[in-house]
Amino acid sequence: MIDLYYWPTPNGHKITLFLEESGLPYTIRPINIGAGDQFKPDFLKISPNNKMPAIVDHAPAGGDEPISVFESGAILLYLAGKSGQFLSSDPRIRIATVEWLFWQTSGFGPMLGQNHHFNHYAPEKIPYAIARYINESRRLYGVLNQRLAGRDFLAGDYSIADMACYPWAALHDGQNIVIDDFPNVGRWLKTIAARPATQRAYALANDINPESGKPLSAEARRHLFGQPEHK
Ligand SMILES: N[C@@H](CCC(=O)N[C@@H](CS)C(=O)NCC(=O)O)C(=O)O
Repeated sequence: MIDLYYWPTPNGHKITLFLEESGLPYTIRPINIGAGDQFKPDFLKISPNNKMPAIVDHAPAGGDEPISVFESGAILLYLAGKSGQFLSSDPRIRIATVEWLFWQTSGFGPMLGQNHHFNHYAPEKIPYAIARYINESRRLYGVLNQRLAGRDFLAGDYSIADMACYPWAALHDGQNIVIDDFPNVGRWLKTIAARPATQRAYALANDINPESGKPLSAEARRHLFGQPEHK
């Protein structure tokens, strides 16, 4: 059994997308990042960067001690390895999948995260920062759009690379991205949204956080944007 430390955000959705597709049994352990659960000592032992998602696999291959994994990209690779699903064994497709997974975790996710921050959460509207991250977001959507030209998915069949990118691109409206400017991305989003596992994964969001999608409370802002350094 896998424990998934989760809150319904784009990085959290990546892992429920995988788990719902794969059929691996799992239990959600909610980490309410707006209430500060990510700073609890027991969670920090699993995820020292105070961020979810994280997992603990209580039945790893070969038995023995449970394995914990933090960072969504590492979790997707771990789960693909454990289940033998969503990461091709063909060497060309496999490395392309890993390339696009790393592209998401090092660029697409962080840049869109800054886009959200300066557009929606920053207490002052800073035109330079807003323009900087919208421009960079548009550049990245252009890269994704080109990659998806003539392809159903990022690398071969539906894979962990698509699962990593989808939850961020699904929020394009809030990133000031007009999806019609990126038609291959729009088509790919619709294909993934129609998958029954995607619908199950997203249905969990409201069960776990009925406030999902609503403006952040003052308490949540304090926890998320006023963090002291770790001692
Ligand atoms: N690079 C990390 C990013 C995870 C991340 O940013 N998680 C956010 C929610 S989407 C979080 O837990 N934030 C809590 C905090 O910053 O204290 C990953 O891909 O797993």
